Amino acid sequence: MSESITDEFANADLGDSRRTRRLCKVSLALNAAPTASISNACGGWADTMAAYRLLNSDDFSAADLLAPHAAKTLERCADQLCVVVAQDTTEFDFSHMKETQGLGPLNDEGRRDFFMHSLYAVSEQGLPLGLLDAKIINRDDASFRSTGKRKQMAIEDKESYRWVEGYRRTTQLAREIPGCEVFSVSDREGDIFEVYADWLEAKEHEQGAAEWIIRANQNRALVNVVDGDSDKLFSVLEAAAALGEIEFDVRAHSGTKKMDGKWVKTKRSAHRVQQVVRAMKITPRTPYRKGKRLKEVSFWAILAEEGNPAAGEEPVRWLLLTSKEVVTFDDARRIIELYLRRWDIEVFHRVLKTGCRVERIQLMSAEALIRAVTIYAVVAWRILYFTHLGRECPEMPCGCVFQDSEWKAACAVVKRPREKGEPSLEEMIRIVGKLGGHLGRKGDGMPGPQCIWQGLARVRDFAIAWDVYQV
Ligand SMILES: [Mn+2]
Repeated sequence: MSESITDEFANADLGDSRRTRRLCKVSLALNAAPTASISNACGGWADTMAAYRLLNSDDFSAADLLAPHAAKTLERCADQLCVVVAQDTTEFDFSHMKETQGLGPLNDEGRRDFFMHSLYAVSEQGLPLGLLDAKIINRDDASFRSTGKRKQMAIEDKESYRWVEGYRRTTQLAREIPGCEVFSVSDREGDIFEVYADWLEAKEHEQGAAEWIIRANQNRALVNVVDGDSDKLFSVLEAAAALGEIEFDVRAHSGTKKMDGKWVKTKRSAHRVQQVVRAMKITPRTPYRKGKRLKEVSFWAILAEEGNPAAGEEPVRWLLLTSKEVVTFDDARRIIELYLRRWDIEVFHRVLKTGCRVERIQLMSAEALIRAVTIYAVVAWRILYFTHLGRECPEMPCGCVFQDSEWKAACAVVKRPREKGEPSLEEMIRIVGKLGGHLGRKGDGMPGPQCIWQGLARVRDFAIAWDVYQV
C-alpha cells in the first residue's frame, strides 16, 4: 500500500537527487493542502521559491515526474486478479492566463488550454490503483494543427491515435503481470478499428494482450450478416435473442445522443432502470486506410437497452464491444459491470480539476504548468485511494496514512477524547469529512472525495498549529 505520497515520487530520476528530494517535499505539501494555491500549500517563501524552481526546470519532463508513480501503480496492479484501465481525455482551460507562454489556441484565438489523456487503473471492486500514464496534449505543437483531409491522414498522425497508444500501453501492462486479467475500457471516442486489429495481431502471435471493452460509436457494417438493410451493427443487435435483464438505479443525468448526424444533449431524472441484455459475436467490415490493408477481426457486442422507459424519456441504451467472449447472461453482466468502472476516471478528472483547482495555477510557461498538473494528478489519485481505503479497510490504524500531528490535531479540534488513542482509518476519514462539511448523520454514509479534499486542507492547517503550540 501507499503509506505516503512521497513513496510515489521517491524513485524519480530527475538527473539530480536534490531535485527528487525537493519533488517529494513539494508533493507532500500539495497533498496536505490540495485546494490551496502552490504558494499557500508550500508555506514559507523559501519553500515556495524552491517549488517554482523545480516546476520551471527544463532538465526533466512531466513523464519523468510520473514514471515512479506509474511503476508503483504497476506493483499495485500485480496484487490484483483483475484490473480495469480506463482511458479518457479531459480538457484544462487556461484562457484566463494571458501571460503564460506556449499554451495552444484551440478553435478560436481566445481559448488557451491543453488536454490530458489519462490511463487510470482501478481494481474490479473499485480500488484506485493509480495512473499508468497521463499524456498531455498541447495543441500549440504543430503536430496537432491538422485540418481537413482527415480520411487520407495515417491514423498515427491523427489525434485519435492516443486511444490506440493507450490500448498498447495497457497491453504492455497485461504482459508485465500475466497472472492478472487486464481490461482496457473507453467510451465512444475509443471506438477505433486499430485497437481491434492490434488485439488480433497479439493473439495471432500468441502474445499477451489486454482485453478491451469499448462503447460503440459507429454503426459499423457487418460482414457476417448479408440480407440487405439489416447488416448494420445496431439493427442486428436489436434483433438478437435476449439473454436476460439487469436492473439498477440511476441518478439524474444529462447525456448526448446522435440525431440526424448531430450530437444533441439529453436529460433524465433519477429513476430505476430495467435493461434487456442481448449479445452476439460480430465481424465488422474493415475500414479503408490509405496504403494499408487491415485484417478482418471478430469480437463480441452487447446491447443493453431499457425496455419500458417512462413516457417522453430517452431510453438508457448502451452498445458495448468487447474482446472477451460473451455467451451467457453472466458473461454479459460482468462486461457491463466492468464497463461501469469507467465512471471512476470521470471522478478522478473531477477531483483533479475541481478538488485540486489546477486551472487556477499561475505559472509562466506551459511546460511548468504541465509539470504541476502531473504532480497534482498523483495527489488526486491519492485522495480517491484513501477515501476508498477508509471504506474497504476501516480497521487499519490511521497512522498508516496520516502524520501524527495531523490526526492528533484533527482529533483535538473535534473534541475526541485523548484516552481513545489513535483512531482507525475509517474514524479518521469521518473526522476529515466532517471538517470538510460532511454532516455524518446516521445514513449519510462515508464522506465523498469533495468533503475529503476540503477537510484535508483544514487538517493541514491544524497540524501546523499543533506542531507550533504542542509541548
Ligand atoms: Mn470521454
